[in-house]
Amino acid sequence: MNMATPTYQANTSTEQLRQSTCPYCGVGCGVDISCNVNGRVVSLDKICGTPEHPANHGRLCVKGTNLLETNSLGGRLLHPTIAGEKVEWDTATRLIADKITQTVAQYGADAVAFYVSGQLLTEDYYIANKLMKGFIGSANIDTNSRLCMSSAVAAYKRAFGEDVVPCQYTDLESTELLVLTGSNTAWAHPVLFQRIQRAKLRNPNMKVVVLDPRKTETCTLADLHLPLKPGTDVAVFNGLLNFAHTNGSIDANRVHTFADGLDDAVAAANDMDIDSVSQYSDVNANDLLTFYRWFCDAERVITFYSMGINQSAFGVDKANAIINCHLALEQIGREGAGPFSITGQPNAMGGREVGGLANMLSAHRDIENPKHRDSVKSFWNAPHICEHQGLKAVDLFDAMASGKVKFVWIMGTNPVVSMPHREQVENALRRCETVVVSDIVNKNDTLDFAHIALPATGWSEKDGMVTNSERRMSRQRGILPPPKEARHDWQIMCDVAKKMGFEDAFDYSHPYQIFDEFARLTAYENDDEKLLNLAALVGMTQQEYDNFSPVQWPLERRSDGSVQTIRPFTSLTFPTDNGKAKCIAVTPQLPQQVTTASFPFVLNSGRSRDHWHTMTRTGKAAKLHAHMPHASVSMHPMDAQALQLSSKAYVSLSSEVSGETPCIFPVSIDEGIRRGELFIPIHWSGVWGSHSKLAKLYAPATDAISGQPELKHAAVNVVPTSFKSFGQVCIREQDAQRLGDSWGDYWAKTQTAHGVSWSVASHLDISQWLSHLLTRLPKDWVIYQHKNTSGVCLVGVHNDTVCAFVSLGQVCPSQSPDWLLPMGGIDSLLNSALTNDTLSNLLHGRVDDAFTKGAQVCSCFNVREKTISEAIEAGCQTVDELGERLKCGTNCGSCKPRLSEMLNAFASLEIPSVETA
Ligand SMILES: Nc1nc2c(c(=O)[nH]1)N[C@H]1C(S)=C(S)[C@@H](COP(=O)(O)OP(=O)(O)OC[C@H]3O[C@@H](n4cnc5c(=O)[nH]c(N)nc54)[C@H](O)[C@@H]3O)O[C@H]1N2
Ligand SMILES: Nc1nc2c(c(=O)[nH]1)N[C@H]1C(S)=C(S)[C@@H](COP(=O)(O)OP(=O)(O)OC[C@H]3O[C@@H](n4cnc5c(=O)[nH]c(N)nc54)[C@H](O)[C@@H]3O)O[C@H]1N2
Ligand code: SF4
Ligand SMILES: [Mo]
Repeated sequence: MNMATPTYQANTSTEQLRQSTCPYCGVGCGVDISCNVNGRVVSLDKICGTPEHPANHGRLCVKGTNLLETNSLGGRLLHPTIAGEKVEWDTATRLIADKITQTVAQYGADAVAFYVSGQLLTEDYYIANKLMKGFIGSANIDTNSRLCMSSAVAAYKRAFGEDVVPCQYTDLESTELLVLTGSNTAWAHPVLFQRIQRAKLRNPNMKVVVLDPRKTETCTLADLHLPLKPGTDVAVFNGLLNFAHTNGSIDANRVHTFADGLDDAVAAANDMDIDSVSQYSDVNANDLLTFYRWFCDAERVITFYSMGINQSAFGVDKANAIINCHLALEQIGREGAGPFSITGQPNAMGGREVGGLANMLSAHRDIENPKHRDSVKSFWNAPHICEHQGLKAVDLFDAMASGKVKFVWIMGTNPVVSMPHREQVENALRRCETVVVSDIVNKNDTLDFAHIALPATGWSEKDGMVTNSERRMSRQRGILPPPKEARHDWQIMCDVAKKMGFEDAFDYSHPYQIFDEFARLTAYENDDEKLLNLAALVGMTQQEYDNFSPVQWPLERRSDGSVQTIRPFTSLTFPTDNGKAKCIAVTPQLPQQVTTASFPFVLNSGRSRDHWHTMTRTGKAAKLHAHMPHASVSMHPMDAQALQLSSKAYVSLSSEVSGETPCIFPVSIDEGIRRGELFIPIHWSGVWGSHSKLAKLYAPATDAISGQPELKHAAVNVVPTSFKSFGQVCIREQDAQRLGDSWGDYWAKTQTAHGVSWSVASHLDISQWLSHLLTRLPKDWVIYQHKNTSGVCLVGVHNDTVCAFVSLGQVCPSQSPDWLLPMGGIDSLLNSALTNDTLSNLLHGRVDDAFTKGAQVCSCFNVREKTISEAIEAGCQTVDELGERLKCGTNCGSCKPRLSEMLNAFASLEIPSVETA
């Protein structure tokens, strides 16, 4: 070849479509990803909803829409480490295998524990359970689903004999009455919310009732909102049962043919007349009556419930109180009717199938049942099988703290942030001899305690099955190769198992083999006992598995060979000993974390619209921070007034278990909160704020049956917190990490596109604080300062480029970087070339909310409150008109409930006419 001749390579890049599933919520939306494929290099280009996926029919919410923004390698864990030092995989897995073997030999199998996640794929989850329950020989494997679904599971098992969700998404579209209880669907399951919205437009007779102590955005769709006192759902549903009984709406003879226990359940509810319920639950009696009449008169009713029901010290009773009403009024086993528990995590349901919880075996088999134990043991050809239930999450961490559990492997969950009683969880991990953490990020609050950290593959790299809220199995597909040393969770566990001597039982080369084994187990000695029977899926080749189209179980293979999904319970026979469902007699109980004179407020907690859990993924997308830049504590205006708090004032929260350091949040005044109650979003962890460790406030109170913690009801005290000075620190991305977070006694961090912004406060006065801050900025930066009447502004410059901006003042300023918007926004200022104008603007700009266009409403097109208000005042009357004018709501639609809320507020404002003389 003539070396002088340049070689030209044709552009071989082609566009390809790959299909996968969104890794966030239990709706389980299909995603279409356009990829650029250039030889062996694949890059993800665009994402949209899969038009033909039955879960979403092409729709995605704001989190799904921004998935690709969260997929960069920044912040990823890319190498195994032991005590913080990089090691080879072989060293790490050898050490883990040895530790498990030694621990079992010295202390017994129950000294070993796994704590896993509803975000693992079915194959990962199956392997974790097989290894633990059949080969290590203990059931000490629990999962974050304990904090999420375990009460719903226990209630279904009590009522139906098996954990079978009796409904599907199309039911939401064909029901007449939809009761949403303990669910903020608009934010937590937005694509389902949009389906409900459409259904209501198509059928104006459809009614929606929301039961939630808070007035959430879900209420924008409600014909009736019952702002019940927290924890009183059993009383409300017992009241319904009693009403139905006394009004002759129950045909007891018919119910007796398919359900036991009706009379006892009715008797247990007989003291709950409307007035008693009204008094107990603090809901207006007429509204209760309307709700009860609608329920009894409707042809088809769905009750849709999630964490406001499950996360309670009597969550199982709450769910059974709901199921009782559906059984008594025969609202089950047909289209548009049933008690529909919605799963939170993408594969919470898959975890339930493979027996992810400490009190169950794989494939819906029971640990207590010797026949089931033998059957699973023989199928696995396992040396052991767990003989008794394992420890549930809260007890598991207690056992670590007391030294009984010596080894824990945490996988795909961040328990230091998500479990109640953070002090105890931290103690437990400090005390535990070996803590292994498999994660995709290199920093979170749990990894701080890891002796061994293992890099797992993430969403775009993983291959496997997930099951959504309506029992639909879909494929998540690995599109990108594992980065650096990252490995699939199932592979890591199989490596360890092999090193423990279980080569044959853990010898897989592809997840399709694991799925096949699981499908065979569901069919093995099933004898039509369990509805979870995947016999029809046994024997898929790798190619069939790779091309798998979403399928819902229960499945039936027809005589012509085709596979058909059947609706559960249409014949009103149930997988119990006598084929009948069970009504359960339940009575209302008080929450375990009761308020006292010292801790007078009820603390509720839950989701915000644009973030996912502990933000290890959504935290990377600047766009997802704009809707809510920091956590705050929502409080009723009269409570705020009584404490002399204005919006944005800081408060300290403490509880009986919170330890010495308080939680500190700014106040957000909210008329939709009941008096005496507070709400804090769950997402902001120790990584995101100095005092935002919400889990410290929750006591480890749990449901006696399910072990699910009472995460919606802490008893706390609130006191105003005074700081001497306040401020904002904004630093460009490349410097932010190395300069650390501790810019003040209090800090809360937000990610922007090109930098990081901290809302800060200090007990020092401004000049002391400033001299301290100056010592922390790099010596080679040129610092410009300007003093104004309220404080000081400072600009850090390097090579004529703006690197940092600091503003300190005596009064509490804006807590978000939004105030920089009129100057172009933080991202156009950081990293920009320094001009006289920029410098002067920054130095003279004041931190003042009046500059901003208000809170961001539409994340897709960055449309803010004031712009929307102006458009409404200028004549826009519908969400569609706002969309036409401003584009807001026209992409993912997650902000549509907020838009209609704003339109409704404006429309309902009646201005009295002024009499003129
Ligand atoms: N944006 C977003 N979406 C998510 C997630 C996320 O992190 N972010 N996480 C996913 C997961 S894992 C889950 S589990 C789901 C959770 O989905 P949801 O359960 O809908 O969400 P939460 O906000 O936790 O709680 C729902 C509501 O319960 C109310 N509530 C509190 N106490 C009571 C009570 O005693 N009775 C009644 N009736 N209501 C009460 C709260 O005020 C709250 O509005 O969301 C999933 N979707
Ligand atoms: N106060 C209060 N507490 C709550 C709740 C509440 O409403 N109020 N809700 C509870 C509920 S319902 C839930 S579901 C939990 C959720 O709480 P967690 O499960 O603790 O939260 P996540 O942030 O989802 O943690 C998942 C972790 O797994 C990592 N990860 C992501 N993908 C993978 C992977 O493929 N493999 C591995 N090995 N790791 C991966 C992520 O980086 C992250 O660190 O929080 C619970 N805690
Ligand atoms: S509703 Fe949103 S978060 Fe949930 S699966 Fe669909 S796109 Fe993902
Ligand atoms: Mo959850």
